[in-house]
Amino acid sequence: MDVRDIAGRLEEIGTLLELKGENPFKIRAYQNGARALESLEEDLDTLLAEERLAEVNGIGKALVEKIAKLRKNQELPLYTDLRESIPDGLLEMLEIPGFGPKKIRKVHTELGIESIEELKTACEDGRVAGLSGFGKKSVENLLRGIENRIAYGRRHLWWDVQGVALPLLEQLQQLPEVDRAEVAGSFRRGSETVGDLDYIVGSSKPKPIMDWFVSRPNVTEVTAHGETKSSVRFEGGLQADIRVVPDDRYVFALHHFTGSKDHNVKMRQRALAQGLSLSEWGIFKKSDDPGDDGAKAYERPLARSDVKEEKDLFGALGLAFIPPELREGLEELDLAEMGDLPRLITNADLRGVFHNHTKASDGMASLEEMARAAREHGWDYLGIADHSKASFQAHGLDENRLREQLDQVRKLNEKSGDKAHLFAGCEVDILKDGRLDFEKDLLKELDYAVLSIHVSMSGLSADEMTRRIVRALETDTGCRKMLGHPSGRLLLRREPYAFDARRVIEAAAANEVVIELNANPWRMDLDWRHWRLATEKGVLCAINPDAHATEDLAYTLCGILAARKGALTPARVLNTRSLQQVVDFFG
Ligand code: DGT
Ligand code: CA
Ligand code: CA
Ligand code: ZN
Repeated sequence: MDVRDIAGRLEEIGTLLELKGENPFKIRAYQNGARALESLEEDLDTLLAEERLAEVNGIGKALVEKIAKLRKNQELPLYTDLRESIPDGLLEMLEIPGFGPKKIRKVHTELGIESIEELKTACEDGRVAGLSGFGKKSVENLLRGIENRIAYGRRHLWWDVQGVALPLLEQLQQLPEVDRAEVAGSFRRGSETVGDLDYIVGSSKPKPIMDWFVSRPNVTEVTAHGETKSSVRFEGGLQADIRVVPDDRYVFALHHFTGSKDHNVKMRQRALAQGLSLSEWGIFKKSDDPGDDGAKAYERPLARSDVKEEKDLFGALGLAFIPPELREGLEELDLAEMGDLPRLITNADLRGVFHNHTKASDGMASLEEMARAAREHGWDYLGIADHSKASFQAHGLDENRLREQLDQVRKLNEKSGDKAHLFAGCEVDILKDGRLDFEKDLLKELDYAVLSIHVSMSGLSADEMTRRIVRALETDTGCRKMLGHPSGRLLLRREPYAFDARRVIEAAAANEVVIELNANPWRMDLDWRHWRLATEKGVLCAINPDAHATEDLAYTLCGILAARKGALTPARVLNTRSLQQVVDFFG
């Protein structure tokens, strides 16, 4: 396990101990240990080897041995025992927004509740409201949280899904019986969350493929096992359908199961208007010439051999190839008919990214490590934007520490080596009233400021929240401004706060503020659905991984998908520009 995983495990142990109602000192020891690991200044392996880990503030002697074990990928008996002794239903309740271990323990010990379903019933029949510490209002909030949890539980983050979907696809493509294979559905369209996976395979020998698929080691349940169609559930709850079709029908099946439904409806309407019919089986032409095989022959397939790839299918209906990400039933057919589809941005267009964290706040890597990792991605520059002081939970920097970091960035940039050029930014908190956490005299020394909301996220009306953001965008900082993760949502965890996206976009345009497409898999924020408006208003986009560790830089992959869904072209995205152009832009 790396440092971050170990910190996560300690945190989890703390939570489990809390669920058990253990001694608060013990609980705090694990929580403090997790915090300490997250902000470790030195290399963990060095500290372990030199037996200096116990000297780190927040890490007691008792934890050192446990951390060493986890580092060697050994499991802690304490942890496995805790997991086993706590009912799964209680662990699931931890995923209800705003419902923590103390309250879970209370409903468990006082009402004997062990599952989310039971909890829901007890909220509805008034038993929960009767407990001390639970008012009518908090029960209402809890019920809303339960509804969200139930809805969220059926979907998965795109990033998490790709870790399962793509390795399996690669293996599938290598089976000797498989001619072609692809993952279709919302995954292929690059949706931010995915309900289930839809594998489409072209082959004339479906049986061995079916048998292979349902017997994958990570399959926990086989819900259907047919001759050409099967369905399974993987560890973690993700479900997948697989369909095998003869290779000459592959393109039609792939297109149909890629969807979306709205896109498919428009495609079928278009076919009908041309005297054709389109389905997952092929394109058919109404014919007056009945064949030998009866009534069905009135519908003759267009020669399937002419449709070898998806572009041929679109071509048969007089359309240019529509990239999967655009197939949402919006304006894509009209654009494809006129040959006006945008040249969508690709990952290869990125020359760098801007919003990233280091050890100085809540990141895991040093400036230099981040700069080298960015270079390994083939990038020319990397922007550092650590938290500002109002985000004290994330170890936000005060004025002095930010100035210190600025110096370090300048010095690093002068040193040669295989690393990206660093831009010095800061993720500056937008305070409750729309003022910024730092004054202009400091901000003007930065290359740019990412303006984000982390404090006072609830309790404001949509109008108040909108005015707060607009005020921040209008603030004279003396440096370039970017709006960070504008909606504050955490996918499948926390709804966006209420605000008027149109007014915010207009204010960004009026004040030449770049809007971020935060590519952290939990965020995907600003949502792709708003980027057409933003582009129309002339707003520039920055695709930012919001990396807290070197490996997080890869989040740009899913950010690119969202950008493509938002019809963004390289010209509209700041981080497609060269180092010199960005230097000029920052002025
Ligand atoms: P998901 O799984 O909820 O994230 O979303 P999708 O889009 O992957 O939906 P899914 O798995 O139910 O079906 C895959 C595609 O198959 C869908 O995008 C379009 C097509 N499809 C499925 N059912 C229907 C249907 O009833 N009508 C039409 N027109 N297309 C359908
Ligand atoms: Ca699906
Ligand atoms: Ca499906
Ligand atoms: Zn942030």
